[in-house]
Amino acid sequence: MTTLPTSLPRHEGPLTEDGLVQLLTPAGERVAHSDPYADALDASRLRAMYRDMVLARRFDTEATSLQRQGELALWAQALGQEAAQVGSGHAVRDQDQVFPSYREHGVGMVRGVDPVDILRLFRGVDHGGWDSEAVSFHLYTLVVGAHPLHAVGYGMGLQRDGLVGTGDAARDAAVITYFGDGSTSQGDVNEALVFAAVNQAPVVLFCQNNQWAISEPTTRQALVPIADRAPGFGIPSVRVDGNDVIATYAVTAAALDRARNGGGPTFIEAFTYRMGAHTTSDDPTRYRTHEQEEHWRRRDPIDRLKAYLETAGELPEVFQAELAGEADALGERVRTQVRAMPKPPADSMFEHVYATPHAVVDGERAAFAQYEASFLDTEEAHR
Ligand SMILES: Cc1ncc(C[n+]2csc(CCOP(=O)(O)OP(=O)(O)O)c2C)c(N)n1
Repeated sequence: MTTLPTSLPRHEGPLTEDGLVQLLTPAGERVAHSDPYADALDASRLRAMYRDMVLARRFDTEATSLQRQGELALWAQALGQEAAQVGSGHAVRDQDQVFPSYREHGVGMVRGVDPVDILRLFRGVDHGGWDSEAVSFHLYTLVVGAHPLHAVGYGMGLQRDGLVGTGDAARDAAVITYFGDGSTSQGDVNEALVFAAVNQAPVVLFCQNNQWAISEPTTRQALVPIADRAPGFGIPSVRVDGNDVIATYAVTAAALDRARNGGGPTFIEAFTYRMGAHTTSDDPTRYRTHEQEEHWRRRDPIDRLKAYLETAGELPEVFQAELAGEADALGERVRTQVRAMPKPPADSMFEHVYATPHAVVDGERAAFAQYEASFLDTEEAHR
């Protein structure tokens, strides 16, 4: 195993917050620091973020249970990453585009994706599950690191359509793409950084460093903090405390504004922790310690904002009671609607592969129909 040079900061727990932008401490105290984006967040907006984090977590918990009951084939939990997702998601405007990987449930919910639709993919009844154009939130990409290239290409399209740096805030658009620390080891992500830099694409490359690529810790993949790689490509970067929803919002809002205004790409490393398993097929007790999990449980992003709002007298009991009711209703709806999802016709997998007719897909569809028909014949022959 490679030994890290001692002069370089390690970025594996226990928590080292050196170099991380943090505006809300783990105890829920606001750091005395003026930031125009954070300062603009009033109590009602912070309550909205709190609500989104609570609902995202409830959805996640329900989905995990549904997988355990055999209703979903697989589930990728986002437990612990709610602040990184909801904070950055709140910085996205309607005209922006989001390219997620497969764990961005919180961002999707902020964008207006019905969480039930997210489960269509994980139940195996749909390749996607939602109308990505309607919510400007693309379908999940399970191929690690493939989609930052799509995001950069989309951003270059925005440039060519004259939708960047026009000075019209309602028109100027940007792209944000989400990927994990492990994904930065992929060639595709590095290619995306090259293209983003040389084209000054209006893209925010948002890395959720949850410290694990399945069982592989970040320290086995990078000898420097992940964010330090981006300047080598010519892209400015920032490390932010990913469990701090205020800081995550502030740095993302600034980076998206920069992109919309024609300032080019920014790389954000949101340093967080994957509190659950990689997916429901994974057993993290095989590769990490109970102490480390406890250490991070005490830095729960939802508890942190809750403490802050409560101390400020901005989390009335009636709000909390209504939110608890809303979370229960969401849970009930998710359970009922997932179980009721109809099985799609088998040949629907050939739909929406290409926007226009495609000879290869048409051939595959015909071959599949023939294959299916052969089973019918066999069954009839046995009657
Ligand atoms: C191209 C490719 N290689 C390998 C895999 C298998 N795989 C699925 S998730 C994963 C780890 C990803 O880690 P990271 O990028 O840190 O994201 P996280 O799951 O932690 O959010 C791997 C290797 C894959 N899906 N795609």
